[in-house]
Amino acid sequence: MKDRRSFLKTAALGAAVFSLDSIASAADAQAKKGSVTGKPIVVSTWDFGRAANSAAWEILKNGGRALDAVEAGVRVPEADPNNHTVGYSGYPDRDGRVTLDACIMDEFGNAGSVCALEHITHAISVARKVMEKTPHVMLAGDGALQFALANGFEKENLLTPEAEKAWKEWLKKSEYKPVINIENKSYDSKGATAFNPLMLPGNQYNHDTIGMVAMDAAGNLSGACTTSGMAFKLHGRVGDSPIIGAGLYVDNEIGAATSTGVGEEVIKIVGSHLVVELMRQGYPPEAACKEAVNRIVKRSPSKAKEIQVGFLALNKKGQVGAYCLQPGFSYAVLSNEQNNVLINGKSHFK
Ligand code: SD4
Repeated sequence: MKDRRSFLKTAALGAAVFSLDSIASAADAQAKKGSVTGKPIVVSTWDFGRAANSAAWEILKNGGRALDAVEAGVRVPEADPNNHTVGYSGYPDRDGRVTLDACIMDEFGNAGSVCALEHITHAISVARKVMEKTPHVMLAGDGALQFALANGFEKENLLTPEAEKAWKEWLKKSEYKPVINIENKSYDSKGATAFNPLMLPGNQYNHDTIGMVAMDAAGNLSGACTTSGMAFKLHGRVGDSPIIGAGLYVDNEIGAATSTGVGEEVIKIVGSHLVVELMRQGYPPEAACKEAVNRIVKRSPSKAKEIQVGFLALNKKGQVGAYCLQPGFSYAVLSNEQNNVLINGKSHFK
């Protein structure tokens, strides 16, 4: 009996070693296939990640700190009036109020966050101030606004005429009332509900977040995530983006990860923290993101078919990987070797 037990134990250990070995060789294979190595490097979610990366690069290429780079980077889509998914001109909630969620983490594991913040374009900079000037991690709603105003931010109207028009259109179709899971209905540009993966919540034409992670020339990691949240959400709804461990996680010894898509599903698996912990166990970034996506599918197989979630990760070696539920998730990579290329994330559903 004793022998059998010790055999099983040895076999289990052997299996664990074997699977870590295969993971390591997968990492090597990935590196050979052109995975990015080297620093500095910045990566971010979606097509608009390219403009954000360019701003971050201005800091990184001059030897600046990753924390400054990610803040400067995500401020670009936050201020862009043509981007209705982040910051100024974001689509409002059901009540017509633009409420922003953002968080930031530095190389020391410090974290700052704001959620349901109104009237301030640069939610990420308020989150950074929370991190640097308060003993807290997260400020919400009116308290976050009060703090921002006390720290020199100006009160603005974030609801642009275009975003207001889109909201009023939505109200007509939605017969304004709280509809559970309305975020899980897919609309095309004319409001039809025909199935189109690109229109799924969180996907290419219906997404709301920039997540950015970077490694500076000194090899330090930081990350930022900012969003106006799911369009036409219930007032007071907070997604994954401002939640440390869900929308973003940085561990300077291991790597950093961020997420986009339907935040409720990401929160339930503490997605970005999971990705970083998997990288700690030896998973390369893409495999770690894939495993996190698998958890979502396993937990909720039917819902997973109807929504988008994507993870993006960078490890301490400068390797990048991503994985998502549905086709249509893109991310941008900028380093000395990769010229702000836009890459389509591999997906669970084809
Ligand atoms: C949220 N994760 O508020 C954000 C939204 C998003 O693509 O990324 N949509 O749940």
